[in-house]
Amino acid sequence: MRVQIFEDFDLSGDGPIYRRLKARLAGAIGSGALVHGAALPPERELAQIVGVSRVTVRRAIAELTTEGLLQRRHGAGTFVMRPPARIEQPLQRLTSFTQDMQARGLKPSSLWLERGVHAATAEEIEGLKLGENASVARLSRIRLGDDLPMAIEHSTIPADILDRPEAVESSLYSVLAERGVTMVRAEERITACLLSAEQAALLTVPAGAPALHIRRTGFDAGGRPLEMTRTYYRSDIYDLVADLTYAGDL
Ligand code: 16G
Repeated sequence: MRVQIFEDFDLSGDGPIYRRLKARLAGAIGSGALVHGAALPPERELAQIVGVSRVTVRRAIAELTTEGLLQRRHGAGTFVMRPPARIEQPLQRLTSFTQDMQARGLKPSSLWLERGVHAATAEEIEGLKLGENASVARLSRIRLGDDLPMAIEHSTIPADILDRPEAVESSLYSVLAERGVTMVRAEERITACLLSAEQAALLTVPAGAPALHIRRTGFDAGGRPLEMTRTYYRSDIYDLVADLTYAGDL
């Protein structure tokens, strides 16, 4: 990172110095002078460059981290998190997260939270039309585009369709397709929600931030449910876009 950016910070003005430093850092992130993924200099170094105390730097960084503009990675340092331009997600096409990211030129990846086979709950039995003692594969992951967390996703798939969830490394739909399983239709229910502190931390947004919650049930050609997935999309990034046709009855 070019140190010059920080040397040029003008910290004159009113109010506490940490707030002025915070505003300059936020401004540099907003203008693109500090790009997404860039590492800030270590606290001590940054304090020296801008001519303030380490306590001041720490406080400015802590607030920007809470607000989601910076991210602290244990042992690695502090990184700039700059949301990309908003993502428009069409509602009429049955696509996977991997396809959605690739179509936008973003690199899809996942951070795994859970991957295993479990006894199905009553809700899973009902939603996936399973027998009483059925097992299901559960996949929980943070979905990222160009290393920026976009969504948290919890998927349940009948275990007779996916017996080894570890087989899913990147795309669930690719693994299903390799097994000759094709999803041809899906139902979605979209609701608004507020993220818990834990969910917000995973998505690097402030606790209590709003999100779009989508529940998808996907079916094969015979109408058998293949997946039940809950996805929490960051609403500061995602727009869900529908294409409507005049019904001719106005
Ligand atoms: C999307 C789907 C989700 C599906 C996942 C598969 C929505 C709301 N959800 O996130 O149901 O499980 O894609 O993605 O679109 P993958 O093949 O990249 O794992």
